[in-house]
Amino acid sequence: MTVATTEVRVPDLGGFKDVAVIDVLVKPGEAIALDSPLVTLESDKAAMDVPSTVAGVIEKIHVEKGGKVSAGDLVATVTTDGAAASAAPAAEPAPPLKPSAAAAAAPAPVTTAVVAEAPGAATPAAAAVPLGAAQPVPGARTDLAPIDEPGFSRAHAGPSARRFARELGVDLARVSGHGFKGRITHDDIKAFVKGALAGGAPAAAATPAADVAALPALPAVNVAQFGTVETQPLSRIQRISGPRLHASWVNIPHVTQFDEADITELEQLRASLKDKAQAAGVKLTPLAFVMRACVKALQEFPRFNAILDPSGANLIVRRYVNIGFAADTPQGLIVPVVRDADRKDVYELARQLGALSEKARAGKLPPTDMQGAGFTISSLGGIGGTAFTPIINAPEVAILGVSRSTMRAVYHEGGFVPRLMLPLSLSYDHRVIDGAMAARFTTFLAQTLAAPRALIEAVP
Ligand code: CAO
Repeated sequence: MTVATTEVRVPDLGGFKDVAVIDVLVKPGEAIALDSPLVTLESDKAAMDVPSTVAGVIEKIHVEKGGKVSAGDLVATVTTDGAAASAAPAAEPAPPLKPSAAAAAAPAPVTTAVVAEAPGAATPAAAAVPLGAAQPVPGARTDLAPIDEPGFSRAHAGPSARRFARELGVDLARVSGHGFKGRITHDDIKAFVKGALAGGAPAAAATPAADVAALPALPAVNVAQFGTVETQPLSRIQRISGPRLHASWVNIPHVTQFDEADITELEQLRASLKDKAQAAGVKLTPLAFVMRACVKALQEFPRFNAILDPSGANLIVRRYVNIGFAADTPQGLIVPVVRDADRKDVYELARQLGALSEKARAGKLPPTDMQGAGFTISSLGGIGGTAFTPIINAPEVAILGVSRSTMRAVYHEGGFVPRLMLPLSLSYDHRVIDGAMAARFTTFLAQTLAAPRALIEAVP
């Protein structure tokens, strides 16, 4: 047997650089299989494992816990037999990252950083409870001092604790660490916040922000006093997406515009094309047509593909069209992104929808496939319902909810006729989009879906 050494390097990280190594999962001398996770990285958006590109024995680990890596950095050298080495030569780049169970999935944060969890970290939900529970008075003030950035950077704390502190607006420079060698832990931050709520922390300067009342606290109720209960932990994705959804909900003034599209012809057209598409390996679902119609609507109303800049004074309008879609997976809600959707015809959109949802459900969607959306579609049409109010996937400014189509009696040219009607629910950021524009957008969308021939044309 010939023996060779193969290098495993950090794959494409979707543009992230200097990503923290939060865990090293293997040791020199350890036998590993192809795809065995070697180290866990944690960026602002996700925790992810770097898998081995070969089977073999770990010769040397070239990174350490607490270090930083970027795409292309050497992670490990692995001794393989000759066959394995030739299957994956040293220079071959690793495949895209496989997100770990902590992979961030759902909408990006609005103004707050998200707590990407490290093992043992307090959950965002758990962290949120003490904030309210410690202060039973509705309208409680947090009165945390503004963050002193140089002091914050110097504080002895890991990436997860730093993000947790940012999430809560805690200045780490003021927190005493009780972890290993005085390191600041999540518990230290929680204790600091509790102290602040009880009036023990230094009060903030009298800035307008500090004068804003906190959200009224929800009373904690011990439901076990009324009967038998069972505690079921949220999935990691739910724990990550929860605060993001909450941040979007409380920061963005949402309005939802309802409408419906007559998709009778669209369904006939889809039925006539379905088998041919199936033979080519494409499942032509209504969502692909809705996405194609959304591309046209975004081209007609580019404001729906914009982002409000942090000053709130400008709109930054994207000249590209990337569309996210909510996918229901066993791990929770994930939003894969179809990039350059304006350059894809309905078949290619359908193909991408199928491939991305399959990867999402298998937990194999790399971070790059969850980034860069300018608009999102959340379709519950395959499940049911008549309408809903989707939460905007911040920093986007609108999201389209699609519910189940039903055959209805519609009054048309002097009589009632059966028509297949598709409910649309468009939630939009009222700071950016006014009601008239939202109504024009959904009207355009409904008209586009009602005349489906144009949706199957080749994309110019
Ligand atoms: N009305 C009626 N039927 C519909 C429909 C609609 N609006 N949309 C889809 N269907 C049908 C499809 O045609 C398909 O039927 P057939 O198998 O007979 O052809 C069936 O419902 C299932 O479709 P699907 O779910 O496989 O495919 P899709 O392209 O419609 O959706 C995806 C893909 C990933 C969006 C979907 O599977 C999913 O995960 N939906 C849930 C999204 C979600 O959780 N949103 C809420 C997020 S919180 O805001």
